[in-house]
Amino acid sequence: MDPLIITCAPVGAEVRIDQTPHLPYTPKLLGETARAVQDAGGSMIHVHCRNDDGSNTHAVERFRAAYEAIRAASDLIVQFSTGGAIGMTPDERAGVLQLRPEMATLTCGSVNFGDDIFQNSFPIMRAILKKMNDYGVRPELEIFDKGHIANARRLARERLLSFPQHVDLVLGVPGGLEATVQNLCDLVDDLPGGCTWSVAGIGRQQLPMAMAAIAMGGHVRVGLEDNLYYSRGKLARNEELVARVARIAAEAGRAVATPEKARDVLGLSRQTAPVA
Ligand code: KMH
Ligand code: ZN
Repeated sequence: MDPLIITCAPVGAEVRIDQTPHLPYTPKLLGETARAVQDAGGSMIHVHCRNDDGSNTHAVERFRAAYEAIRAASDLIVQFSTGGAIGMTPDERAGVLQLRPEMATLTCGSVNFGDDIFQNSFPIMRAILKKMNDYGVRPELEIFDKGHIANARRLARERLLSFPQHVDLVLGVPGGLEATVQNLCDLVDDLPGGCTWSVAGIGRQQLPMAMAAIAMGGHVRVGLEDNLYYSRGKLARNEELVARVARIAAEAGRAVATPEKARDVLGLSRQTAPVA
């Protein structure tokens, strides 16, 4: 098995700053979190940004500040969200790609998202992918439901995408596929050959999904974007969630990837250039 890539999604767009004292919602806090996550065994960070009042933003300047803070503090693979928050326009979501992060997410279809709809029509996906291709940004395909894999195949037939890719299976969103080991296995079976994958289990499913991925040879995403708690009633710090996965992997005899090793596994060439 490849060494385990642990991605941390420390902020997200849904968690409110009054729900936890541990949300790194400023660039400075993101930098500090990046360092702590790397020290705990993480190799990638999935980035959303907030304004100082905790509200969501996809402003390029805020992402630039976050990117610089993360780069200054760590060697983590930096992956921007292009999903953003419900209600953001596709242009807003894709605008941050001009900063040329090493990776960015591409959600591969629309999905009910609580009482909302996370909209990712084919025109939206094509527009985001074209920008990724223009800026040389590697996608991570976000799969919330089984049909999203078929959608990714369609984008590949349109030559906007080539396989294999790195895929993140997001399981347990209310409205998406449930977080069960059976569903995880079904999705993994359906992936195009050669894809690497991670799983992001939502809420209390984060840990069991991580344990399944460690055993299956997949990779893991944890963090406050997807889960606020370390255990019942105990709020988590991002680095604690990463450290626990690293410890379990060690117990299972699975090596944990450094950022450099993770770049090897994903076929990323190190991006040393400063932020554009
Ligand atoms: N906040 C969700 C609506 C992504 O980052 O690409 C979308 C999301 C996915 O978090
Ligand atoms: Zn996200």
